[in-house]
Amino acid sequence: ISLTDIGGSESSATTDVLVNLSTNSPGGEFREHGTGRKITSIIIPAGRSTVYVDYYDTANGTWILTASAQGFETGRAKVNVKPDTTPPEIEIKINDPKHETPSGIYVSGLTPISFSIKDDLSGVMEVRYRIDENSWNSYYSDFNLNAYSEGMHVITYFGIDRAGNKGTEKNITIILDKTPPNVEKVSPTGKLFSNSIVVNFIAKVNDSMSGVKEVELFVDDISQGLMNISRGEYVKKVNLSEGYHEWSIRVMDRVGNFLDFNYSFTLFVDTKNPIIYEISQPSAVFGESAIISCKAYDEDSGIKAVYLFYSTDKGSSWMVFSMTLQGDTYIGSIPPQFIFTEVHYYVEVVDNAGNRFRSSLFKYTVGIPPWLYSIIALSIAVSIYILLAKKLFAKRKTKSDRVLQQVSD
Ligand SMILES: [Ca+2]
Ligand SMILES: [Ca+2]
Ligand SMILES: [Ca+2]
Repeated sequence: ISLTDIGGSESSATTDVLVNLSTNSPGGEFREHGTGRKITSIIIPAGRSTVYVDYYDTANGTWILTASAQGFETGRAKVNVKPDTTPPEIEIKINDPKHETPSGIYVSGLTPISFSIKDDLSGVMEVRYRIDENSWNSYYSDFNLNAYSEGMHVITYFGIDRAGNKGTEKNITIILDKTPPNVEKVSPTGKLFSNSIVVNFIAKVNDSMSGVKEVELFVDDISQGLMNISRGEYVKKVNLSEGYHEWSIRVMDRVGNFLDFNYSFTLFVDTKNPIIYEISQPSAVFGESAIISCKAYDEDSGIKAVYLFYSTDKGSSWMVFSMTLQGDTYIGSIPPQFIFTEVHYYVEVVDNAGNRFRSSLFKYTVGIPPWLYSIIALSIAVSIYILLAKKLFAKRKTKSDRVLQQVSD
C-alpha cells in the first residue's frame, strides 16, 4: 500500500511515521513481518520509505486494505483472498549412501537427510524435525546423524504453512552404521610356500550392520580390482615373482564406510615332490591293529602331512588317516580285520607347497593269532577225549546188559 504526502510524492520521512492498518475483511488481520504477532499499526522509521507487514485472511473474497497516517493521503490496496486450510505436504529424503532392506534403511554417519516440501496456497513457513526424543529443530538444510550412536533412530517431522496449518507428524526409522567392515582372517601372511607363482589371496570379511559391499585388493601398491566371493570368503588369484610382497585390502560396507588393512608375505616356490622311505610291512593277525610306519623328507618347503590309505576290498574303496609324527617316524594304524582279509595300503605325503607323492601299493593278509591256535588245539583234544569216553561207555553197557540177562534166566 503506498502513502503519498499531501504534495503527492512518495519519499522518505524525516521523522518516524505511525501508520494505522485496517481491512474490511471479517477474517483478515495484519501481522508483524516474520514473527506472526498481530498488529493494527506500524511505524515507518525516520529515513526509511518502506516497511513490511504480513497480512492474513481466512475469508474468501476481495477485500480492501487501508493504510493511513497523519499528514498523508490514505492508501488502499485490493486483495483477493483464497483461504488456505490445507497443511503442507512433506516427504523425508534419505540420500545416498544408503542401503534399503526389508528390516529398514541403513545410513552412514555422512548420509545427507533432507525434506521436500510443498504447500497448495500460502507456502511453507517451517519444517520441524527431531531425532528420537531429542528437542525439535527447524530445518534449514541437509543434516546427518554422525553425532548419534550406531543403531536404530526415529526421525519425526512435520511442516507448517504460512496460514498456520500444521501437518500431522510423520516418522521414519533408520539404522545408523558408522563402522567399516571387519577382517576376520586373511592369507597369505608370513612365509608362503607354493608350487606355482599363482598366489591365491583370501580374506574373510564381515559387517554386522549394513553388510560388506566390496573388497578391493592391492598388491605392491597396485590395484588388482575387486575380490570375488567364494564360499563366504573374498578371493583373487595374482601371478607374482618369488620373494617379499606387500598387499592390502580396502573393505567397504553398503553405506560407504571403508578401511584399509595391510599385510605382507614372502613367496617361496617349491616344485619338487617330497619323498617317502622305510615303509614298514606288518604281519597282522586277527584281532590286532596293523601298525604302519614310514619316514618322509622334503628339501625345500618341508613335510606338511603324511596320509595312510588302506582298502579291505582290493582297492574298490579306500579309508584314509593322517599319520602322526613320533620322533623322525610317521606312524599310522589299520584297524583289526577278519582272518584271511587281504589289506591293501599305501602312503601319501604332501609338502608345504602342496606337492604330493604317493608310495607304491603294499598288502598283507590277516593271519591266525597264537591264542586261536591254542583254542583249536584244545578243542581237538576235547573232541578226541569225548570220542574215547563214548567208546568206553558203550563197551561197559554191553557187559552189564549181558549180566542182567543171565539173572533173569
Ligand atoms: Ca496450505
Ligand atoms: Ca558397517
Ligand atoms: Ca618340495
